[in-house]
Amino acid sequence: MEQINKKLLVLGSQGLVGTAIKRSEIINQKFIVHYSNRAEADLTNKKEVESLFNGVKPNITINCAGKVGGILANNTQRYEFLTENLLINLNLFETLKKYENSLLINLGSSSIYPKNSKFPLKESSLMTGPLEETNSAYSLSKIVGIAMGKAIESNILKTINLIPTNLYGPNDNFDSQSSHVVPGLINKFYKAQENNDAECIVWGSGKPTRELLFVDDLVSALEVIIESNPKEEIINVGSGSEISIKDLANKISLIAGYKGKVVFDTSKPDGVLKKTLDSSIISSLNWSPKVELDDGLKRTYEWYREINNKD
Ligand code: GFB
Repeated sequence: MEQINKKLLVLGSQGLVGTAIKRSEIINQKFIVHYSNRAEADLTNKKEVESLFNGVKPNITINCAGKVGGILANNTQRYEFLTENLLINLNLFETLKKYENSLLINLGSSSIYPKNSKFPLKESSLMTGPLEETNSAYSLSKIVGIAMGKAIESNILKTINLIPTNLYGPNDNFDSQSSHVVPGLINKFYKAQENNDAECIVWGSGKPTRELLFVDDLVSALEVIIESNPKEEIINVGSGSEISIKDLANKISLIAGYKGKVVFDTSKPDGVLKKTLDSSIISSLNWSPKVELDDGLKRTYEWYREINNKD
């Protein structure tokens, strides 16, 4: 990557993806990077968004901010997931369309694709059918964000929507109720092992599969996209391999050294049974994931164990 000396703004700098971007030597050496979090600018507040952009004047914005969460939070806080993300989109695009020649890389979610699409999920399947119910409110807010980007002329703002598969890694939300499956299970098995619990509860039937990607591999996809500036507006990023929730739970149980019984709570939703992405566009740009699932899970577990031991 040549010396660019452009200004790059990262929104959502304290989350899973934002903190992983801080680890990227390529991005931090080649750009003047401004990391912004909620304490600096509340993105649901238009004035705060405008003043952030007026101060930083970024050439490139990476938006990893937003209200995100696992299957239960998506299903039970539907209004909050929909409106908070819509408000962020609106404030962001209203502000960005005042600048010329800017690039926005907007992080999306694989839940934007219809539940009955063919696998692997292609970018072109967007808006071809009904969404999965548990996260349709959140997904709609993400789809509106894509539509807003498309509606602005590209000489003013070019938007690339990066659609990651289920991400995991350090600095994620590990709360047992609101988190995604990997941090949720890491937290549960860690505590079950510490407390010598006879049972550890895993939500759903264990049958759904998920394609998991270690967050640093998403950052390397971001590096490739910034470098190659592709013409595509929507780009999937997946690891190419999937695992059932049952096998995932067993792996995490093993890493935690848990000796009790793994019990499935079928009163909790399964969500979609599968959601593997077609990642041929990003692969054609010479990107491939580097972190194997076993290694990524161990690194994430170790990170979580260390922060718990600090308390
Ligand atoms: O990761 P997750 O919450 O979200 O759940 P989705 C994936 C699967 O893991 C579901 C099961 O079948 C859950 O029932 N699961 C088992 C658990 N134990 C647990 C647990 O302790 N915690 C959690 N969270 N799940 C989300 C969407 O869908 O994926 C979001 O709701 C977003 O909108 C995100 O798109 C990437 O993969 O089902």
